[in-house]
Amino acid sequence: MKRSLDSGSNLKFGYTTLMGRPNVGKSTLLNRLVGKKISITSHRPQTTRHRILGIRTTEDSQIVFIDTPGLENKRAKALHRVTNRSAMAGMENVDAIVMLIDCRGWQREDSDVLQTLVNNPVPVLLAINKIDCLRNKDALLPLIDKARKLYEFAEIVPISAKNGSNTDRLITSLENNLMNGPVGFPMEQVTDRNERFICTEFVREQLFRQLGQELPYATAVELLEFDDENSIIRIQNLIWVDKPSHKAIVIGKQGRQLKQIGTRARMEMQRFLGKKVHLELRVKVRTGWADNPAALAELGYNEDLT
Ligand SMILES: Nc1nc2c(ncn2[C@@H]2O[C@H](COP(=O)(O)OP(=O)(O)O)[C@@H](O)[C@H]2O)c(=O)[nH]1
Ligand SMILES: [Mg+2]
Repeated sequence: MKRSLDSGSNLKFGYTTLMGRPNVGKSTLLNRLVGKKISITSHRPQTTRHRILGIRTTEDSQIVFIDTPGLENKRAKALHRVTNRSAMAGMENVDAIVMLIDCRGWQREDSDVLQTLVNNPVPVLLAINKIDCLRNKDALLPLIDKARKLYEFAEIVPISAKNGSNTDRLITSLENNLMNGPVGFPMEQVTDRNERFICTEFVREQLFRQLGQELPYATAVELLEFDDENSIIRIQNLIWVDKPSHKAIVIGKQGRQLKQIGTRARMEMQRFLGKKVHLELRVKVRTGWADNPAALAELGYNEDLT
């Protein structure tokens, strides 16, 4: 039976922030929990640049997860100031926090994250992620022990965001820390971001997955066209790069690199939209865009500041 919004007060409802150093699997967990890929992921730190909500609604609860860019203090560029503020904003007015760590060990950056949570009044659950990488689960015991000594976590749950194991236990633990509704969003809504935003992110995801070294950090993606009037959705994106030499790399020999970025991004878009997509990508040079607040605002980075 499909519940309507007004019976929502029987459900648990609340906001939860996903916290953790870059690369621990916050966005992967978000996608797993909402059951749809809405937040881009890669093996590189700082893939997530915008705050995004993932909404999970079941018979028992509606939980809104906030995926944040990781806190970054090494680089002082305007872009990083913006993403940092976005990460901090994710901690205000939430009902619970899920902090993620990697099961292969506690790191100094995990302590930095923990530092930002000290004296915070809401319950913090610790998710020890990537347990699919462990051959011997006994290896978790010393880590759990250490975590218990460092902070009074409301719960410690080993999980794999990648294959979903034990994520139901994480949800149950969260529900135990939430109050009854009313819920805040329609039952079928999975995110606060629109299709245009998410499709543009799929292009950025491929830049992070396919380009080497520092290059992805010096790129930005703008949406030029999103035409869904017909059975095939026409999408046109512009990739901004910092230097002419970067443009050559993004395009690649005989355009091969750009073609592969486009093919993979288009596949993700089609999966997300459930429709055929015609994607066109262009590359343009704009020197110093990541240092320029006006350019950042044009590329949508101002939204996260409110
Ligand atoms: N083996 C394994 N890899 C994972 C798991 N969760 C995330 N990853 C990988 O870790 C990398 C970083 O994940 P991402 O979600 O982008 O991390 P974020 O920076 O915290 O958002 C990606 O390559 C993911 O595929 C997991 O449970 N197991
Ligand atoms: Mg992320």
